[in-house]
Amino acid sequence: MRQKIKIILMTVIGGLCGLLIGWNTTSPTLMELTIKARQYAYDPPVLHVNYGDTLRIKLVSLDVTHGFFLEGYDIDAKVNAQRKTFMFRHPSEGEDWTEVEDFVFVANRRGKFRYRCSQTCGSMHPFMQGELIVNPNLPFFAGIGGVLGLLAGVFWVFPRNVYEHNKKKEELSDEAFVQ
Ligand SMILES: [Cu+2]
Repeated sequence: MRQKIKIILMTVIGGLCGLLIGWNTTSPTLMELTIKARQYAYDPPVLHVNYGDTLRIKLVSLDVTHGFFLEGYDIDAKVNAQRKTFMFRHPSEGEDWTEVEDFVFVANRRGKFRYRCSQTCGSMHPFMQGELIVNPNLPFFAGIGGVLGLLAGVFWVFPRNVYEHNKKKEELSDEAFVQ
């Protein structure tokens, strides 16, 4: 019974260590994608990425001029209909736009960040928004941590059993010797 508890304990500790590592680990993945804007939605409406991913984003509009303001990342863009290039800026750096074919940023903040249209594009414009979700790499590292913890637990429990077993055998043979 105590052996089981030890193994479970080590598995849980390993899993928690994995969670801690996953929380702070960046993934070096490069994601390239095109975000299509139209009245009054974005495709994709929700973007799931891992903490540390690099994103290369192209923005296109299928109808009228739209914007793409990403909360928390100092990113704003505007795109005219049916164009290969669009205008990009960091709002904190002023009003100047740069014409680009795409923009690149690293998802270096965890959490949910709304993106919304920053160019008045029609009656439902205020409702035109999507969501960037930056997940820490938890499941992967928690899994690895759990497996390592399980192994540690098994080694913690069993070498001792072998040792105790050998000790008993020695004691028995000593007794035999005395007699
Ligand atoms: Cu719009």
